[in-house]
Amino acid sequence: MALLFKSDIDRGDSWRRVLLELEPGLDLREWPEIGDPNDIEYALVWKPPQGELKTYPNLRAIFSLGAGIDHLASDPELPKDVPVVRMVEPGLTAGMTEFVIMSVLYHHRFMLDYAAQARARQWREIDQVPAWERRVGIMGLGVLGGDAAEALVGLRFDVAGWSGSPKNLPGVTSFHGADGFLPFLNRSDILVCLLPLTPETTDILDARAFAALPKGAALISVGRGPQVVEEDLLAALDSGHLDGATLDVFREEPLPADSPFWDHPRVVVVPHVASMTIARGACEFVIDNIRRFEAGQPLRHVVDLDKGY
Ligand code: NDP
Ligand code: OXD
Repeated sequence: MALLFKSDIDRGDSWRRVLLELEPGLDLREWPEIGDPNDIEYALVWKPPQGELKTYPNLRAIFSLGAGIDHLASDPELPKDVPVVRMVEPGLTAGMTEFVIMSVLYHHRFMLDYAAQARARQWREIDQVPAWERRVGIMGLGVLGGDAAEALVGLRFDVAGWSGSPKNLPGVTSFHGADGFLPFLNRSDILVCLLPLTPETTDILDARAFAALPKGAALISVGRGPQVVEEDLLAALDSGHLDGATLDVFREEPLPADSPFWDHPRVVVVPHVASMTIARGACEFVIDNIRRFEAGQPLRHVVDLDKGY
């Protein structure tokens, strides 16, 4: 069996080494040098060209290199009968939790203000708020959101989450569905978006959602760019209703040079690096899954393409 590998940055060497260490007999084909398309049974890919995956007639499973599968679901020619598996690996989860904790603490401890004060050589103390009086809201309580929520509870924040179905995570207030959305926003001083991109979550953070947040709230956007209506976010920041934002994902990536977010005084911009798939954990996950599948067991973490995640 041959495994097609395609990533968007030069990860080839480290991934090849780990894949072959785990499965020495693996027939690894690195896109675009794929040889005979009939040989390809598995694909481990990030942003393949649209229509590409339908050209492998013997494809048995598609593995996403990342947690998000929107880069696959957006392909109108994605083979319908081939299971799509999202990435779940400990390095990706730990990296996201680190990023969320760092960003929550940054806003919680007024670092945007202190950075501005330092530029102005101003020595001024801002009253500290205890973590248990800071309400953090996490949109998406799946693998990543659930782990981040647990870590924030450990730091004594007042944590709530919003998801499709109700959750029972220790110390986390659960809101769900359309009815839970506004009450959840109403109590989120720091809002973290960790939703997958689907038709339902596209544009979900718009003027109405920002207006429902308490005055002075902050946004940490680490799901996908099209979830945020960027003009509405700018308006909410410029009016002072929102105090600040940390933005890792954008509607257009790389963020265009003329984007007002780059030099907005209340915005931290990072280039879609909140978390990255780590080769070893990812390759172990993929090889283990293929072995299970070949042994007749179900694949782990197959997505529901009708739901889009
Ligand atoms: P999961 O599938 O484990 O979790 C998704 C969560 O979102 C679930 O709790 C689900 O609810 C909830 N959800 C989905 N749709 C809706 C909706 N319409 N309304 C309410 N809740 C909804 O995904 P992961 O946690 O593994 O990953 C989440 C996303 O994070 C990825 O899809 C990707 O876009 C992003 N990501 C970003 C990275 C970065 O570097 N910026 C890195 C990695 C991932 P329920 O539990 O009820 O199904
Ligand atoms: C992912 C990402 O989905 O890095 O894993 O965005």
